[in-house]
Amino acid sequence: MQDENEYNAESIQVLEGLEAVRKRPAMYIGDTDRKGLHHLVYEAVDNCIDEALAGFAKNVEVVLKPDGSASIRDDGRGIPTEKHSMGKSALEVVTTVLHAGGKFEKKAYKVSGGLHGVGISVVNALSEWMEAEVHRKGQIYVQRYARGVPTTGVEVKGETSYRGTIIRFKPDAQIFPVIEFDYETIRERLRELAFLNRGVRITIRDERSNVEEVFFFEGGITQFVEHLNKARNRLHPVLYFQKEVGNIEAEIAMQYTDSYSEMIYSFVNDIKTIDGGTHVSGFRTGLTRILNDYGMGNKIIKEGQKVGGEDSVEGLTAVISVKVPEPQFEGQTKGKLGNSEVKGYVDSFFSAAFKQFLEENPQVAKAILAKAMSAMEAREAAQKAKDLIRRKGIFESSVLPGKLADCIEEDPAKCELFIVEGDSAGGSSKQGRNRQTQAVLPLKGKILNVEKAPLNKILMSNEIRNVVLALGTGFGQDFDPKKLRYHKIVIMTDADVDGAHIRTLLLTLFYRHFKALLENGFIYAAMPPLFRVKKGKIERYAYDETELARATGELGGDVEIQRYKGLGEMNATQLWETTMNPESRTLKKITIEDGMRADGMFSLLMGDAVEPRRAFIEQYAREVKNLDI
Ligand code: 0RA
Repeated sequence: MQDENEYNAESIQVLEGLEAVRKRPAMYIGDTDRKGLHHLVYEAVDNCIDEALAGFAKNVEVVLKPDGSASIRDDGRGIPTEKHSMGKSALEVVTTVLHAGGKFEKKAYKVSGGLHGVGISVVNALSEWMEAEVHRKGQIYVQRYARGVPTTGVEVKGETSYRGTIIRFKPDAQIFPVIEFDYETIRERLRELAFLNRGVRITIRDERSNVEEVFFFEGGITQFVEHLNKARNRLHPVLYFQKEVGNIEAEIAMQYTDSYSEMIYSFVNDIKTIDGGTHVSGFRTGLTRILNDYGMGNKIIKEGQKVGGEDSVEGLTAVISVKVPEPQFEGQTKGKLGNSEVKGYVDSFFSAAFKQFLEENPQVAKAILAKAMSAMEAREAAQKAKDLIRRKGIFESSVLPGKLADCIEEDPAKCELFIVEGDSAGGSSKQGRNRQTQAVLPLKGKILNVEKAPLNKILMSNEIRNVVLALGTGFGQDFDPKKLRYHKIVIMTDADVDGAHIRTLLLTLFYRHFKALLENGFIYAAMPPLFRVKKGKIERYAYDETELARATGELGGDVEIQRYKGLGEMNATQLWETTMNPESRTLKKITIEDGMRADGMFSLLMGDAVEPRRAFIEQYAREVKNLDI
């Protein structure tokens, strides 16, 4: 009575388990598309491979049947059919209880996280029908199931001299939209498994088309690499390294070719790790270090040279296979090994073995080093060419120019940069500014000295370089307007010919190389007053002749008039009040048309045609305000 109750309770649990698998198959096999469908076969095959790795099976056979079913057979010990304490056979437990694997099958390696290892019960739950046939201790035992539920007990079907397990199943069309197996897909995976598990003979037979192939590789992953490289020019025979300590096992097969690409395939517990992980990074770290050590030690690599990580894998084909008891699979696709202990394990075992190999095989060492060195040299040459084109380093410095008096505020939207002509005006504006939001960069008048130089030379000028560094945007290909450090850039020059030159040069620079700043309205011209009108203690500023006349009138004549020839004539307070204070100043926003016009003027001023230049300067000197940008 007691027994019967327990049996019933367990039966309910089994049904609930199978129901969960059928309700959410993707949780167990990833998806119900082609991939998930083929996963059923792989799941059954994995069990056979485990039995082979345990040393009991030598052959695995997969047959694709005309009725749409698959049959997976091994010649191992056979799944135990003996009665379990609760009255059920071990076979029934393995085929119907979710994750019963651990109880009966002593798996050396778990494949949690990956989708393998979910157990034969999942295959059963997702099959229209399944049949398990066990040849064990001279008897043939058979049990059948429908959608995971046993339809027969474990029946003895006769005697046998054979030994092993056959699982036959037909995928359930209620679960899978497509239930037709693809021969190519399955044979690829079976061949891979045969490479990864040396000595296991895996046969695939497609009875729908009468095709049969046998995969058997005594050489394991060494033969895998030979296969991958068969159409390439190989620089040496395949190298093979292996180590097993405790419950971690790692093996690496590698061979350099004259190709420029790398091909590193990595596996954890026979599962492909598309995104690599700690096993691969341990290998790469060790490889690069040993190549450098050996190269330096043997004076192949010169002082100051270094083979980089990318250099050491150029032309390399490698297969890395590790067996780890508790693998952690990471990332979006779960295709990356996360176990940190594996990195050091692979690095240290491989480094030691590879180092010894190089020392004992100087010819191969020479060929490998030559390949890595040529990769390094090509990389350096490419980088130099890139640097030259992109002027890398010139504008990428994060160091701000020493002459810049920066503001405290860090939000570019609140920050202003005053580019000020001359050191004396620069000094006054540094004193007079609002330090919180206003930065000042003084420019030397010397900027004019490079006016006849081609633009690339102009860019090499310290003054222009300081402007670009202060802006923070980078230059040329690296220009990124989002990195702009100030949303108001105010050009503040004297109202004379020199000032106009500097402004024109800056606008041309902005127009040609920082157009986005003009388009976004970030560039301004300061409008310093031309006159100061004073009567007693009353002061007025006039920005043009009309204002001067009005101011003179308002003060009742008899006024003292000062004409500003340069910003340097104003003290810090005056400069603040008239030109910099956001409350009282006037700024002129520079438009793209202004930039275009400046560009035209630039050509006019810089060109070789003397006559138009003279005419321009004469006109400019007479009508300063009309040409004021
Ligand atoms: C548990 C114990 C034993 C064998 C197996 C599981 C086994 C499972 C599968 C699945 C497919 N092929 C298999 N082959 C074996 C060994 C029990 C014993 O005889 O000691």
